[in-house]
Amino acid sequence: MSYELKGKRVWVAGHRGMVGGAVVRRLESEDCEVITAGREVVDLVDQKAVHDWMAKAKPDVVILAAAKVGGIQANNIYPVDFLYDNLMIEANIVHASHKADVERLLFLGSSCIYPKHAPQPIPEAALLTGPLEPTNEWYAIAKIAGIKLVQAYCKQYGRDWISVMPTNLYGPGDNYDLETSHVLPALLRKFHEAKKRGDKEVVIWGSGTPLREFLHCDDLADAVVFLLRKYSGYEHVNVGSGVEVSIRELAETIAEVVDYQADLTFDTSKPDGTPRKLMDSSRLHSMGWDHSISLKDGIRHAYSKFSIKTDNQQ
Ligand code: GFB
Repeated sequence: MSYELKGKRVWVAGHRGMVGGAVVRRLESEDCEVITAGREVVDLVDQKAVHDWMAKAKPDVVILAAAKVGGIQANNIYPVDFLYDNLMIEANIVHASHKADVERLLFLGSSCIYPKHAPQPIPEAALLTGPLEPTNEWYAIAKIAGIKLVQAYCKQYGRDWISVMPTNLYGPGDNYDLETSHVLPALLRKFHEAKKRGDKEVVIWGSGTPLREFLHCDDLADAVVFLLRKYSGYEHVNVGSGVEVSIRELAETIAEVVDYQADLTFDTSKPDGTPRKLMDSSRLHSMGWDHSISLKDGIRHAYSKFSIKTDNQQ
């Protein structure tokens, strides 16, 4: 199967986010027309607004990178935002894409869709085989619903749409708010600010023992274009680096990149979340794709682009 992007109108929903921005950058080297629409143009939670906008824009391809995202604490504190907003965004865009007869749609989820104690590395078949991690079950259920929604349109209407499940992502344009961000950007900022202030310690949430797999957003964007072109299948596809580190090791690596040594203080009043979520990406590798940015090089690149976007810059 090979779908050509040449001459196509490609809507990157969520273009201002880290993932959407990486996909827009990656599409610059493709001979296609990239369409974007900020929330001031169309509110993706509003069904009528999305249908009206889509009827006019009529893209050939939709990359669904728009979502309410956040780290472990944000997921734990704002379950409505993570469940309701993400359900509305995906339902509105997927149904409007059907009405606009969109040829290819790629839905982006997350590795948190898998059971808390799934076998490691986690194969795609592990989906719905056990209880979820409580801190992010809201986001996970929304993303599982998105996978099922895409499958429903493939089954009932013969759509050739796909779902992609990336591991924990990082990179330029990430959210660096210390309360709502993911661990990698949070620790980059914490070490950066500790260095500026000369702090003797950096506080790490949890025990430092959980393991996490990380992938640079530019690698994900390349996998998105690869799969848009090559993959036509009912089941979702894992996109990981296959490399996992403990939170403590991550902090030590970030200290090296920022070039600042501080004492690590572990705040065990904060949740560890799921102990591991290393994905099995062998299905993607068997199609001929693998990541190219190592974790240390990726952290160096992210730090070189480090800037703290305030909410109104989103
Ligand atoms: O990246 P993170 O917030 O989310 O946390 P998850 C990963 C691990 O890093 C947890 C620890 O064990 C945190 O306790 N950690 C240590 C920190 N220091 C910090 C810190 O300063 N900030 C943060 N945020 N964590 C998310 C899901 O789970 O994974 C999302 O909640 C999404 O929905 C995302 O699926 C990919 O990796 O635990």
